[in-house]
Amino acid sequence: HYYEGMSNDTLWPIYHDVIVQASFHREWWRAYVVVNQRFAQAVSEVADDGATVWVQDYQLQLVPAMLRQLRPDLRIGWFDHIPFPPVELFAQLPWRRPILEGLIGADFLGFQRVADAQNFVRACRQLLRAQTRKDTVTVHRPDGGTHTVRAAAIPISIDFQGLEELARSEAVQRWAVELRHQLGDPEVLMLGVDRLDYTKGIRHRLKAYEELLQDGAVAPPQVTLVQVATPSRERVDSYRELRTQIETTVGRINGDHGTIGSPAVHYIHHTQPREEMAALYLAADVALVTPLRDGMNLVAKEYVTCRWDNGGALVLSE
Ligand code: GDG
Repeated sequence: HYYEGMSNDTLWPIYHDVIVQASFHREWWRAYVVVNQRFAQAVSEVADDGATVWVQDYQLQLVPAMLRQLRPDLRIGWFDHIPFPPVELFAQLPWRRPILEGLIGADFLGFQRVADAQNFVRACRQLLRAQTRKDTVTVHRPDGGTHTVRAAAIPISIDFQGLEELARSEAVQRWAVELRHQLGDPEVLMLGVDRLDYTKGIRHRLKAYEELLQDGAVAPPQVTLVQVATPSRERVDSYRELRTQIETTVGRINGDHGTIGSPAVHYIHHTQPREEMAALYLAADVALVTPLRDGMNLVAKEYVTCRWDNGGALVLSE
C-alpha cells in the first residue's frame, strides 16, 4: 500500500504529468502516513542535538513536519528526485494539503529544476493560502510564531570522477571493443538504458526506430540498438502492461527487420554490473535518452562522462 500503491501508483503518475492514470485509495494514504511516521520516529531517536537531517524523495513527504514536531532542534532538508507537478495536476490529489504541510515542516526543500521549486511555492499559495515571497513560503505555527521554508533548485549530478576513471580503465576499454565485436561490428551502435518505466519514453523510442527501419534509413547489422530496460515495480499493473507492450514491440521489430545472428534490437531485462554499463556507454555511438517527463536523468550524464574521448552523440528529448 505504501510503496507500490501510494508512492508509485498515486504520487508517481501525478508528479509525471499523468502519463498513466493515478489510483486513489484511502488505505494507501493511511499506510503512507504510518510509514512516514515510522521514519520520522526512527530518525528522531538517532539524530544528534541540533543535527542536520536530509530526507530523500517523494516517498517521504510527510517526514519533515512529523520530525519537526518530534525534534524542533533539528535542521531539516528534503530533496525531490522527480518533477514537482504544476498546481493544476497536484490539486487532483485528495491529500494535497497534508502533503504540502508535511513538506513545509522542512527548513529547505531541494528540487531538480527552478520550475519544480516554483510549482511547489505556487501550490502553497493557491492551496494553503500561505504567504510566499520569491523562493520562500511562510506559515503560522500553533504557538503564534512563524516558520519559513526555502524551495530552490539544486539539481543532482553523478560521481563523474569515479565513473570516468572506470571508463578509462583498460578492462572497460577492452570490454567495449569486445562488445562491439559481439554485436557484429556495427557502423552505428545505439543504446538506451532505463528503468522499465512509462516516463522514460521507451515505447516511443522503439516506435521511432521501427519507422527508420521501415523507411530503410537504417538496417542491421550496420545499425543496431541495445536497449537495457531494468526491471522495476513489477507488481504495479501499469508497469506490467508496459513491459508486455515493450516486449511485443521488440519481438515485432526483430521479426520484421532482424536476420539470423543480427537482431535489430538487443533487449536486456535484467540489471547489468556497473563495469558492463560503463563498457556499453563507451561502446555506444549514440545514446538515446528520450523521457516524456523526468526529474533529471542520470543516464545522460553517465554517457557524457564515459565518452571521455568526446566521441559519440547524445540524443536527448526536450
Ligand atoms: C530518479 C528520477 C533522477 C539502470 N540500469 C542499470 C543501472 N541503471 C542506473 C543508471 C542510472 C540510474 O540507474 C537511473 O537513473 P535515472 O536518472 O535515469 O532515473 P530514475 O531511476 O528514474 O531516478 C530521475 C534520479 O532519480 C536522480 O535524482 O535523475 O529523474 O526518476 O544511474 O546507470 N545501473 C546498473 N545496471 C543496470 O542495469 N549498474
